[in-house]
Amino acid sequence: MQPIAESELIINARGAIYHLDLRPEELAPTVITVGDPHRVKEVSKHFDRIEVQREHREFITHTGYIGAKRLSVVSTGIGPDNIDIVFNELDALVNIDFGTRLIRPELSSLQIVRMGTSGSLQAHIPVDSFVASTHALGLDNLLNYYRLEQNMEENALLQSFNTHTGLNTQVTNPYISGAAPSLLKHFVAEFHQGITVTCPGFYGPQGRVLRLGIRNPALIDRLTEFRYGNHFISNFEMETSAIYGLGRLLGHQCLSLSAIVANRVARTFSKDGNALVERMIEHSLGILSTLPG
Ligand code: R1P
Ligand code: URA
Repeated sequence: MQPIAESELIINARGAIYHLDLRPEELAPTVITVGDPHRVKEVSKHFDRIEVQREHREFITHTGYIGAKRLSVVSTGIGPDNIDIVFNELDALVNIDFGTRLIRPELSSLQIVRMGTSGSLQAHIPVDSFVASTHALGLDNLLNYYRLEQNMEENALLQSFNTHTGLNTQVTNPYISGAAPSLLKHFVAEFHQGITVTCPGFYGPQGRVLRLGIRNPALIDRLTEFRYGNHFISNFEMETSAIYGLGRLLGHQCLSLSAIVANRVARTFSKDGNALVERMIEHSLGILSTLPG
């Protein structure tokens, strides 16, 4: 095996990975990702103690403990392109030896949980509720740059989705991946479950019209009414397909949790999104801190 070149695996003078500015020992085996850098302290204020605080660009990391459980919380910023950076760098921190620049013979699997905001696509999932994503369906294209293999059921679901929405002939090549069952099973009470659709934008790609016309005005209706067996689309956001797709390829256990701030069917928005996110963080940390890993 050849060492990975300096241009591909970029390590700074502190011995830390390029964008996250983290050294391997500064990352915990359980990682919470949040889009908003200001949300990092809203998570770490629940830690019993914080031992590492790093910041570079939009990537803020706090690592600490709740009881005996070591956790890191990392801000990703918005969108799948940022997830490409964060996930490749998180994986490098645990699975590449920075000294030799070689992939470790024994690979480690991180537990990674997104805590983000989202828009509901169903009338029965109101603002101020929570969603745990069983699957993520990507309209963003990131995983089309990797070799994500779809299984037979995934291919059948995608075919049905493409026939129903026509998005594959208009804008993208949709892909799908699932949550880690070992994490999802703990987020049933208090959480709606469904397929999350991940978009490469907040406005046009999520069917929002301000001043610009959009190519697919029926997008919301098509997504809301889509059914495949018992599966339906619960919500829209901007990271989960990249998290589930890269997590699957890299061998990490991933789950995406969303606080519903908008309902696109009822056309409503939460009156207090911060309090809602705070409730989701507190509740989810209570569950996570009891899990092994
Ligand atoms: C858009 O407002 C952002 O909010 C959602 C979307 O995925 C996107 O990142 O998540 P966060 O609240 O975690 O940023
Ligand atoms: N985040 C999104 O991406 N969409 C919404 O509607 C709300 C939050």
